[in-house]
Amino acid sequence: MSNDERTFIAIKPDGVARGLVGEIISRFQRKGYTLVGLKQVVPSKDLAESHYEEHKERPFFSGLVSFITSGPVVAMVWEGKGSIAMARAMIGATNPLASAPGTIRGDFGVDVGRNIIHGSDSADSAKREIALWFKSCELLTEVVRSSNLYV
Ligand code: 3AN
Repeated sequence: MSNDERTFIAIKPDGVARGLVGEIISRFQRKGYTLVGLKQVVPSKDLAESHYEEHKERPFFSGLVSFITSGPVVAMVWEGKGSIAMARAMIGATNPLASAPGTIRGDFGVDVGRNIIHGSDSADSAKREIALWFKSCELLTEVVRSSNLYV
């Protein structure tokens, strides 16, 4: 398993409005992941529709797009061993009421349409989402790790 696996994480407008940005960044840092990209943006409708493309036939699609474009989103790329699956585990189930306490959604959310945070669900999604939200010059190219932290 490679140490430079990258995943895309977005704190949605509800998470930003509720002041959870620091808490969420802190959780990923304490886990041992490295922040290699970070910006705050109000996503355009085009960006939101592309991001949620796989859900375009779902009944909640237009509500989802209008919610995600309603305010600032904190977009991030995190790097580290197993980051894609581990970030999903740290985020919890889609419905916050079904998310275990200790996960981000389990600790902070109650509503499926306002579930605080997004995390890529596979290596292919991570690659696609990172390229959609970030230019390559906005990401760290090389992360130098101390061998005392992990190998
Ligand atoms: P996850 O974010 O856990 O990967 P997906 O990919 O199934 O979940 O859904 C994408 C987003 O669509 C969710 N984060 C949530 O905001 C929204 N969503 C999913 N299911 C529903 C639903 N039944 N009603 C409203 N919004 C939903």
